[in-house]
Amino acid sequence: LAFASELESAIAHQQFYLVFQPQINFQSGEMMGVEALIRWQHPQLGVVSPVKFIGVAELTGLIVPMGAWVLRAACMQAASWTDPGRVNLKVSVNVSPLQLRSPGFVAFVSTVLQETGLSAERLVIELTESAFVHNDSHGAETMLKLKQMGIKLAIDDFGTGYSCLAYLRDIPGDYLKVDRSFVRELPGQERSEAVTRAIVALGKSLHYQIVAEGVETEAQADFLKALGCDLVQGFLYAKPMPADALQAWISGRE
Ligand code: G
Ligand code: G
Ligand code: MN
Ligand code: NA
Repeated sequence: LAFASELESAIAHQQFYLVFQPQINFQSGEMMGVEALIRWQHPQLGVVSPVKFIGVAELTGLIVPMGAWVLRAACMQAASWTDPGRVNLKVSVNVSPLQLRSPGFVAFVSTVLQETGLSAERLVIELTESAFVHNDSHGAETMLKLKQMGIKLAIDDFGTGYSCLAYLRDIPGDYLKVDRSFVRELPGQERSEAVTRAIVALGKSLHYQIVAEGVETEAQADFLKALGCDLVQGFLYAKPMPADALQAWISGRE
């Protein structure tokens, strides 16, 4: 309970910050964008992983103001990148199902884009499969409105939740992220190889750009590149890092 109330005051106490993980084009090696990920600098516990607090935030409803903070901070950061190395980078933001369904979400996103000056094409909203619930016309409508604004949508953690192939068919998504739990077992684990191959092939035939996540080894990268994945994200390339370290990392590649 103490944890929940500490979490509640974390925004006001400016204890949240963002880290950014590069997403790289497999073919060209160019950076397409970054995924923004939240971190909590707790006064006693140090840096707390979102694995430890996103669930609590969802249960308490705090995910809505927290998610709003993330979206605004990520867009503000990306809009501040005006140098040639970063001016075209997209920023991917994780949005929880509850946040997507919260009243006024589309208007909020629109306001953030206006206030920060970030063009809609540079914002990618990452949704997990649990955001795609059957007979949820509100959620579907929200996604469509975001699309109409020019925002890109990514399906995160694909294949780990209630994977329903109808979602892949019906959702106006742009990116499909192959979950780390498959990538971890590549290459060599025959069944994970088969599932990954099927996900990539299906995604590509539905015109999704395929993002391989959690890539840690050259062998994984080679396997996923050969399957035709478009983008890659993982510790092999870069860990999530604060904005200043990202700048240094980009400069180092140039
Ligand atoms: O960055 P890390 O691997 O620690 O993230 C762990 C989990 O927390 C991942 O599932 C990731 O999607 C989620 N996560 C990270 N940042 C955010 C955020 O800003 N909003 C939401 N809803 N989830 C996040
Ligand atoms: O669920 P989501 O895809 O949003 O989670 C992204 C999380 O995955 C980030 O928090 C990041 O810390 C983590 N991550 C990214 N690349 C790697 C990787 O190569 N290995 C591992 N173990 N985790 C990774
Ligand atoms: Mn994600
Ligand atoms: Na994911």
